[in-house]
Amino acid sequence: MFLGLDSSTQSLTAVLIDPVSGKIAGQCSVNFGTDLPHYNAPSGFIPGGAGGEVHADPRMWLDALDLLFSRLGTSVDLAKVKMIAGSGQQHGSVYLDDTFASRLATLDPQQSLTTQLSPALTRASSPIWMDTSTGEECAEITAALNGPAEVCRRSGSIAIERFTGPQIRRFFKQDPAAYERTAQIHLVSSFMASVLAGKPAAIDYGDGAGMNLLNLATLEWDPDLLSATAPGLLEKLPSPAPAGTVQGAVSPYFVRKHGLPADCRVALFTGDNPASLVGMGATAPGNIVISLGTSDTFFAAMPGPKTDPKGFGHVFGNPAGGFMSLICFRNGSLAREALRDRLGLDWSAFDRAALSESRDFAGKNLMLPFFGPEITPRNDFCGPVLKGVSSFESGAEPGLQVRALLEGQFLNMRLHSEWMEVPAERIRLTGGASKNDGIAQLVADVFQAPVERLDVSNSAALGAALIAAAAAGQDLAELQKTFCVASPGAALQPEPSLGPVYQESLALFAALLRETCARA
Ligand code: XUL
Repeated sequence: MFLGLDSSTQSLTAVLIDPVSGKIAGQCSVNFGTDLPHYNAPSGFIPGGAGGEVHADPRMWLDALDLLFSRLGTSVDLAKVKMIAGSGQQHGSVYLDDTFASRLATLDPQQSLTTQLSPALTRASSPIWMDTSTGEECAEITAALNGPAEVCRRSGSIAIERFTGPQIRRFFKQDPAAYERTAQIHLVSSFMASVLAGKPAAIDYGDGAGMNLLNLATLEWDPDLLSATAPGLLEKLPSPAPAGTVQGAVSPYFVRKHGLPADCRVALFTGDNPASLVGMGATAPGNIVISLGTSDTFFAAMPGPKTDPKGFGHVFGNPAGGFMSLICFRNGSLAREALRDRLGLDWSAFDRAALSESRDFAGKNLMLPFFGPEITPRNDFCGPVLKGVSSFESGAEPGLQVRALLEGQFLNMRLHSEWMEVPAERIRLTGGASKNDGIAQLVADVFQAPVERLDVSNSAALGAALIAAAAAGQDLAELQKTFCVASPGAALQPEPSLGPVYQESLALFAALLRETCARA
């Protein structure tokens, strides 16, 4: 059996797969807020950070690992696990001194991971992906490379506040002595893999590309980005390596304490989005994943490391080889909920309004779907704007507004993913709002591609389990055929007559965006 772990913002989840039966053999989760309440992080991060700072306590992740294995061991036979892989929330970083490696090598099962490893931390808390405190550092790195285009060309993204390089630079500036004492800087993914393998692990290309430090052409740390970030950084970074590289045997700590077999091995961990690409069965170009969550994300496999000339999209390594794009839209459910509340609807009324009650309005109105600051395109606040046969002011009917919002969200996605030049042959939709048929049909219509929904509840942990099985020699594409199957009856076809309608809307939407929002 093969185990996948996903260390996400709010929880640590395990999915165990049995490729022989083709079934998920076990699942288990530790919620940081409810299971480890003494860390006072109800949503997985330390509340109340100043100046955009969002940090989490890495000791909480270690406690979660011990707790997860204790729980998992009560429902599954851990002695059958042959390989473990995992994923971590992207961009988060952990800072450790030169005792980390020896502490990992001599872990005592009588004591907790936290007791033994926390003395090695040189930074008490870890900045995570929600952190926006590094605007100044992004500007400095960008200036050192002569502009955003060069940072993007090399690393796959312009310098972004949440990315690890700018976060490392901020730490170096704020506490140079602690930075000096730091011997190793890990991502959440490589930190967790190190603990499991009992020795420092490499950083995979998928997660490593979320640092503004990896050169996508050479797949090595980029010397100019390193020196623009902080002195002596190369010595502190684990080396980059392909996803699924086997790190070695599991640490004896987990064998003695949690009953894993001594011949169980640990493969490199990756980022949660690259792992989700695997778990959604979308590692081949042509498959697009749209995840409708608090923020919406759009990700897809790409044959080469093409970058977004406007700098909104990111390029990461695809665990199956090659590259993937990731584009985040902050106004996802945030905007859908804001409009739903404004109109006083519940979700089923919102769903009907999206589809059956508003068909006649298709493409007749345009909405800039920004109910708060947006990152794609970047603007502090320029909407929402409704233009067309009716307006907010003239009391546009609910169906019209709901359809215009969703059309705006998906046109914005279509517009800002055109740079990839990968036609959407099939869209795999996930996240809370994907269950809503009206919303899902609109995705199919705006993109003019069939939409499928899978029975996967944690696509990152499942993806990690599939990566583990592939690292042990199983065929990833075959595994995906077994485990990443579209729910029968939940597929939706696009309405062909709406193809030309939304083609025209796309141009009108782009023009409205240019007129209304600066920097769009
Ligand atoms: C991606 C990003 C988030 C985190 C969430 O760039 O910041 O999707 O990976 O865990």
